[in-house]
Amino acid sequence: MRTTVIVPTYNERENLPHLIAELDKLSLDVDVLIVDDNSPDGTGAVAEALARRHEWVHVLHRPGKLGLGTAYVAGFRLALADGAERILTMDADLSHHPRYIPRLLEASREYDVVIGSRYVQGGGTRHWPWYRVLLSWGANTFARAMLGLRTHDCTAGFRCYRREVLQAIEPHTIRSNGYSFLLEVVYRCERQGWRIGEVPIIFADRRRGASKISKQEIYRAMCTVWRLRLCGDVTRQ
Ligand SMILES: Nc1nc2c(ncn2[C@@H]2O[C@H](COP(=O)(O)OP(=O)(O)O)[C@@H](O)[C@H]2O)c(=O)[nH]1
Ligand SMILES: [Mg+2]
Repeated sequence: MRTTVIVPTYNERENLPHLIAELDKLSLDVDVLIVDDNSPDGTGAVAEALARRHEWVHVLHRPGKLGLGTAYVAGFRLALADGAERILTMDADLSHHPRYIPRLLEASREYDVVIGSRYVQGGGTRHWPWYRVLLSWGANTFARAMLGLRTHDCTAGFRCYRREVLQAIEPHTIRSNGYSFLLEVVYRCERQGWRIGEVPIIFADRRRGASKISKQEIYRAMCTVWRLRLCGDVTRQ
């Protein structure tokens, strides 16, 4: 089955070669699509060098930092056009370890969307400062309660979608970015009745580089929860 792994990058030149090396070691039958937003640290050139070395690595360059949500959308479009039947998303910083990919793919036989989840039995976070753990856990608990979601980790970026799901939810019509985008995708999937499975993962904090997602993002995600609660899915055209 044709599978594409989308890896959005912004200033990940130190992490990207490690990620690709780990993927290579696993010799998974997947294509990798790096979506780089013209990272000032030269991640784009590093990605190009990796693509020259491995024929399964591809790069999409965007002109500037356009945000995580639209990076996913651009990646989805290319992957779907390329005929991918499974589309995975993961961070470049090894917080989402590639060793979990086989489990996500296995679960995707049964589920339409599979989430590498910190908040199901066996999952968790390592080396995250207490305030990030609290914010993330709080945001997820709040979203679940307010929107009646069944998914435990609504803001996780480690996912596997079946092609039909991405065609049906029309992610390009989601306006929010960052964690809000991820949350809204879960909301749409649940509303449309797609089966969502969660596979436990241990999320390790990045060892190199800095997080690009500001704490502000969490508060923005809370606003998204309120908007969805009060107005429903009005962004859909
Ligand atoms: N292309 C692109 N990638 C981004 C952008 N913002 C974050 N990323 C990437 O998205 C992933 C998640 O971001 P990260 O900073 O690790 O967030 P955190 O894990 O929540 O701290 C990483 O691979 C980032 O390089 C963006 O605006 N554009
Ligand atoms: Mg990260």
